[in-house]
Amino acid sequence: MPSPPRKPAGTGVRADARRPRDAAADHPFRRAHFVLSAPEPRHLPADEGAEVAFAGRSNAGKSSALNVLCDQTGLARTSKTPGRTQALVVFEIDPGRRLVDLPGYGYAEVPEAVKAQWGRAIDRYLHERQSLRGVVLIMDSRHPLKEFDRLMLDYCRDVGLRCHVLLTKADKLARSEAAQTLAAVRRELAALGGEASAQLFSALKKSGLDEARGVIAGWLDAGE
Ligand SMILES: Nc1nc2c(ncn2[C@@H]2O[C@H](COP(=O)(O)OP(=O)(O)OP(=O)(O)O)[C@@H](O)[C@H]2O)c(=O)[nH]1
Ligand SMILES: [Mg+2]
Repeated sequence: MPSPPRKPAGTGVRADARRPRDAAADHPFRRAHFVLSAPEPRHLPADEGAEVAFAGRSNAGKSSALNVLCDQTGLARTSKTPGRTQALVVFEIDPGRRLVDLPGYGYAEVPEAVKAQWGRAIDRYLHERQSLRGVVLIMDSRHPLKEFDRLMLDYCRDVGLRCHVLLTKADKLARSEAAQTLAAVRRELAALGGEASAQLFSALKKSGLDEARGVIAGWLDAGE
């Protein structure tokens, strides 16, 4: 009977223990991969498990945020030109845990008919998606709380959907300005009466990642 393969003579140090431990390297978002791009919610994967959507005005930095959170440069397509993301783009972390990049809202150059179609798609998605656990609302920290953002916050408050605001492009503000913006946005969120939270973020500087990942992972792992 063949004997079981012998373990190579060890050094006494486990192979993986020799690699420097990088806590961030272990986060589950690194496993995210593209699943499909859905022009309409009916093209989405089965409405099971848990999903978190990235919403925000066009060019706010949704796709860039998604990429740095997942530690992958080319996962979601980004662009200097607003209107890059034109469908509901689905990424899967594990079976039953997904992130969804929504089309940007408010891009003036998009024809009215297309805008209306995106608006309807986002609306239907938010209203009907049972697996949606929360919305990450991305705002350019230099121009927070525009009309679309307020509509989204009101909507989340009214239907009891979790919402976390990423004030992104914080690298474009001086530290004190960024702190003031965050405080002002938090005051406004409190005044709106919902339970939305907010933080500073920069895809460029990769700042705010742990906080954002913590919130999103908490939602994906929570019950309904
Ligand atoms: N300085 C800086 N630029 C950023 C940051 N995040 C995004 N950008 C830039 O902002 C532009 C828009 O970024 P995207 O991530 O494509 O924005 P989006 O919200 O997905 O845009 P749409 O899909 O068109 O709605 C790009 O030129 C990015 O490089 C950031 O944190 N700092
Ligand atoms: Mg995008």
